[in-house]
Amino acid sequence: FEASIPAASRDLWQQFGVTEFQDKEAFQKEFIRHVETTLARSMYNCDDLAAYLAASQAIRDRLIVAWNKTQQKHTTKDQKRVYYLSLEFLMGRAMDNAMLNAGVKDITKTGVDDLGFKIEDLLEQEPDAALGNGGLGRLAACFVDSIASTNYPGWGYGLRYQYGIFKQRIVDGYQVESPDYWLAFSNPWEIPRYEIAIDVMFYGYTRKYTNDQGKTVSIWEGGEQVQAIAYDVPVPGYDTETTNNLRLWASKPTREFDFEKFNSGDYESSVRESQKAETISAVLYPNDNFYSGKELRLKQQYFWVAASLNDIVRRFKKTHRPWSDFSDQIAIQLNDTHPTIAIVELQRILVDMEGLEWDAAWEIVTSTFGYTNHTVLPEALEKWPVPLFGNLLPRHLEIIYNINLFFLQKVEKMFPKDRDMLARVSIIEESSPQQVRMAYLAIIGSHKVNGVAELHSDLIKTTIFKDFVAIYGTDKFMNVTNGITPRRWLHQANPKLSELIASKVGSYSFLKDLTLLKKVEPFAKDPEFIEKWADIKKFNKARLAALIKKNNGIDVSVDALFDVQVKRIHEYKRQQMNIFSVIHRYLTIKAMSAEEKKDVTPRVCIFGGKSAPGYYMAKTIIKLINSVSEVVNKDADIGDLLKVVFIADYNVSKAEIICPASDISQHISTAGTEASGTSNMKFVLNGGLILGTVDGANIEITREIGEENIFLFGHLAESVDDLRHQRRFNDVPINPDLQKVIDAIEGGMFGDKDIYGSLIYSVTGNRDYYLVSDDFQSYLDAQKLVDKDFKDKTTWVSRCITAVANMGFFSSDRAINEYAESIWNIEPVAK
Ligand code: HBZ
Repeated sequence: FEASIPAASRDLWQQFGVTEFQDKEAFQKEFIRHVETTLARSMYNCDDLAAYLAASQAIRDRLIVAWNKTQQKHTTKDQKRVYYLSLEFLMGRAMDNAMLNAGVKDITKTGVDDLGFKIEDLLEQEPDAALGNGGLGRLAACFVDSIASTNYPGWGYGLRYQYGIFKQRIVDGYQVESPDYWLAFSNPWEIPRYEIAIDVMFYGYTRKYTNDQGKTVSIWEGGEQVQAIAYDVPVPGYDTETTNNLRLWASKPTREFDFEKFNSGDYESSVRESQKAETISAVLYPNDNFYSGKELRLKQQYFWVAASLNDIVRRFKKTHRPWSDFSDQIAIQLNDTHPTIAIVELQRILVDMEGLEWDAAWEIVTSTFGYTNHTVLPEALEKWPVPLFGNLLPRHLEIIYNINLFFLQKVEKMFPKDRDMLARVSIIEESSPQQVRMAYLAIIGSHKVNGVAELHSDLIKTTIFKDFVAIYGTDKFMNVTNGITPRRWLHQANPKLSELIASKVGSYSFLKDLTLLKKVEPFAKDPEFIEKWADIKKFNKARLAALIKKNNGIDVSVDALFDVQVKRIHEYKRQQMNIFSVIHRYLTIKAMSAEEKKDVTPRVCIFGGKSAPGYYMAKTIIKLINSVSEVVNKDADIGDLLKVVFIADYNVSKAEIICPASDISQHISTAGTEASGTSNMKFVLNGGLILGTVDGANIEITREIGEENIFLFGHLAESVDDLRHQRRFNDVPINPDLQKVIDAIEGGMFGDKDIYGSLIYSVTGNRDYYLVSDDFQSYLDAQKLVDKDFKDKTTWVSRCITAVANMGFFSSDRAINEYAESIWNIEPVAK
């Protein structure tokens, strides 16, 4: 380093070097210093927000010390690293996690307590870092936590959106969106690195010329430039000094913006132009599992990928290794197809900028990348119109054509008789306009492709990527079942349960090795343990009941069965089937005599989740849930037997309260549509049972916890095509119980029936694409069984304990170890 401290002064540096606070008093000193200097406040002017900011500054300083040590160590050891490229990191709040992972929770808690604050109130001040839509973004957040906790050298790369996922309010039963300006009070958890500024280019043209060696080469020129500024978020591992980095890029105008206009006196428009640069990283696209081909989205993707690769390559070049070492030093994981352009960008850097031969470069590229697929839904697969793509990234399009040409030549040799094959697997879809199929490019440019649960990984091999299995063989395709971090999703969300488990395991070691949960299995039959377990569930239900009271004004009884479905609203996730069954329950109870009612298991049906702003059907489902809630909750015939609640603005922080409070959670996607699901894991880990379909990770959860501890129903994935075909071409009657529900809606029981016309048609027309009618009977039967089984409290709790004891497999630490060993080929850094 050119700018390092002279050798003679280093002793001095060491003497005054920053250290981490070790006790309460040292924390308090830091806290007060931050209130008075960083915030320029005083003891007469320090509210909860200021106290939160000061406490997080103190903790952040601590993380930075550990971050520096880790980065220095990783640089010295110079082992292979992984870079996890994800357009979404749904981190939630940082403070509680930072305290836990750094092991300073008690110090901080008592420290702020002495000063007259409650730690819980301070934690509440922090806005969620909601830089993601749902499962995919939250998975990335769990993964960076696990990479640090298992001491792997790995960084996340993402975008620093100024607006996270929108805030949801419910007005007159409808979803209303408002912007999530989460940076309003500054963000103590990021370190701006204004010196790390990378120029990124768009548009322009390519020019061919003959170089010194007489070779024709193509270069990319002209165009528009913006700058990427790095913001680093320290990611502390649990119970280890390892603190990794999550580098998020923000877009800024380049320093030399449009001087010509500036000088010609058109000052305003020149400033306006330069401001446009900042919109690139301004807002997260709010679609989950849906592709919409907006140019700004492609700009975001390339901006983030170009900055990240430039950074990665720059770091590699500092080691002066030959290019052939690249993939021995670097693994890059593509979280879905969003960063697929990285494959092309690396090829461009190696060939156009570094002068490597095409084949040598391509070998490096393919051995560097791995691609994770998260969906088989056709409407979610990214395809960019060729004209749009070629206009924004002209050189990249040329490179894609070359990649495709070499690939198709190989395929043609392998399958000389199958003429259709070439059209089927071509990266360019021959539609009008032509489209770039990003998933195909991701497969061709990676050495491993994985799905996120067993069924899903099998399905991609037999459906959407079938031809590629024929071309590459099965070894390229594998499964890594998702996982969740037990730090946030057990210990932070459910401290009491974690403590009870620790009392039997002997320590909190299960937070590092979740398979140790197995040690509580024998206590599933211990009456004393069962009682303590049940008390904790009740406590957690009371906490959720308080939230419901506060947000919805609805009183719910903690003795009722809490039935929860929280996730993004999507037809394939079938919240419509859930609310139809709630209506069925309502109609059934209403028709009962007083005597019959005595047998009813009281239930609170809890919904939550956001709809993409432009997804009409999902918005209609939200409206129906709220309308049913209105009618049912005030019906005196029903009382506490049934309550319906829609919790607005479901997010990570609310999930931390909701997951520990369920008796039953629903994961009821049409078989074959939910790649994995991860909230299913969160709910079971917190001592709730699942009502679910034979889909995604539900299948592996069943295998681990035992089929007697889960309520499965519905048709299997293998029958789905047939059933759809039947409905489309034959006259299949609709399920009679479902018909009663529809009659009630159409009779106006839940307000203006016209609102629900298209929703009803989607299950009664000759389509019912998601098989709501076909699965309805078996769904109702499973619900009945739930009602019956919940009456036997002791057996119920015992089943929950057994389930938790067998959830060890679903730690994201396990998932990360699998990626590390079978895809990234990286080792943990030794102490
Ligand atoms: O990824 C989810 C899957 O639906 C879920 O089954 C799985 O458990 C989870 C983690 O593997 N997929 C998403 O959450 N996808 C998105 O949010 C998404 C966002 C933007 C897109 C496409 C998908 O353009």
